[in-house]
Amino acid sequence: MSCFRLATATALAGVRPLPPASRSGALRLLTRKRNPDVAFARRQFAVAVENGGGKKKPNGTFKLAVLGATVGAATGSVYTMYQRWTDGSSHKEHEETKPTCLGGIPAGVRITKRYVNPKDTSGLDIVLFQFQTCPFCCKVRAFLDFMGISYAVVEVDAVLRQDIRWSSVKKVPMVLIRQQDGQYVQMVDSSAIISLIATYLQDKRTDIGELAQFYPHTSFFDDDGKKKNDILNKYFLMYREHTPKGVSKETEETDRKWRSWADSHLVHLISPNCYQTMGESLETFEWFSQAGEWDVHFPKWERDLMVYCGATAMWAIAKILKRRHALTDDVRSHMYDALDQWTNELKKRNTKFMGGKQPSLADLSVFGVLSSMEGCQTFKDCLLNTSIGKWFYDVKALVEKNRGQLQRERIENLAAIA
Ligand SMILES: N[C@@H](CCC(=O)N[C@@H](CS)C(=O)NCC(=O)O)C(=O)O
Repeated sequence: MSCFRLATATALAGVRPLPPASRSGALRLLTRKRNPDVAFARRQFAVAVENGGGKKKPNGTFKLAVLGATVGAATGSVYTMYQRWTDGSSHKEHEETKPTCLGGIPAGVRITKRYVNPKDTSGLDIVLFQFQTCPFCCKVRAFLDFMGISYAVVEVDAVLRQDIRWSSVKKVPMVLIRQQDGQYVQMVDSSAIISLIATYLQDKRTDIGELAQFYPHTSFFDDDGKKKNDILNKYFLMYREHTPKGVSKETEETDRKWRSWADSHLVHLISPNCYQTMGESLETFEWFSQAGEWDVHFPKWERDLMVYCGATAMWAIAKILKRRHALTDDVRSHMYDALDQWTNELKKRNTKFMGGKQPSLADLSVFGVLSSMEGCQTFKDCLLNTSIGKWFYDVKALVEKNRGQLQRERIENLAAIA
């Protein structure tokens, strides 16, 4: 394992370059991150609270409610401060935790469907836990499909999340991948999942479980004292002694730059756009229900819960996200600008894809993120107002061409029982 090295050490968002001495084998640590966005959102919130205060004369019930709320808020704040203080003092900055290993697929996990590709020579046995239209999950699927890999899917209920109850990390996408010893390694974070599998595909001599050790969890405190979690090396592929032919330092850096851009910029424009109004939010969730076949995989009450609670919650959250990412009311224009940035770069390079003649991990990541809103009004507007369509449908055609055959596991099981 020690003969692996990081592809190239370049500073990217959230990633610090390796000191020269540690380029071989050693893994890097994340730096403490500044998060001016959080501070900005907090300031905005504070201003909103200040401006909203008491225009009417308070009556008795109102006074009691204010007193109750104040006592509640004060107790909550003291408790939170206490927790932070105890957590902060026990936390080792840059502490690393290796990926979790499980003896098997946890009992009760319900496989929803599989993509089976007879041409898949990877030998990988992958279970993907996902929300069908989560941009990070779409990214992982775009990659797996383009690579022609077979995998099983567990469609997680976005509200109740029963199928990931066993996991300490409650986010999707996450994958369980079978190691040579029959155990399953759990990998979280879309970019880390893609880097891990891409590393394995370019050299299958090392067990996937061993490769996963290069992507440990780490935690650190941002400048607001807030604990953050991340995965080390998530934009890096691990090579043995030699970088593969056709991969230059420049291609690696370009790939990392745009993969990171997809995660740190593009993805943050989706929610403020797709949940901009309650109407658009409901429309988006109806499309999610259709794309994720929620009416097939979940009972009606659960589907309706996801659609109506989800649409309402995301409509409210979108406003916070809009402020956090300092977007103006014309949220569409930010999306158009981002897509122009991508297509202008393609034009400058004069290549079909960012990867040249074939999509790179950056192409697949940006495509994946955008495909998550393909059925939404935002995407339709993007097709009309930017030139993203040609590139998007070129990538889509290749992803669909290489994708395995869909087998609807849960439905077929139900049919067999009937
Ligand atoms: N950085 C992660 C982000 C994953 C993420 O935020 N997933 C969302 C769904 S789109 C989620 O699971 N949210 C649930 C939560 O935060 O509790 C990745 O790239 O996979």
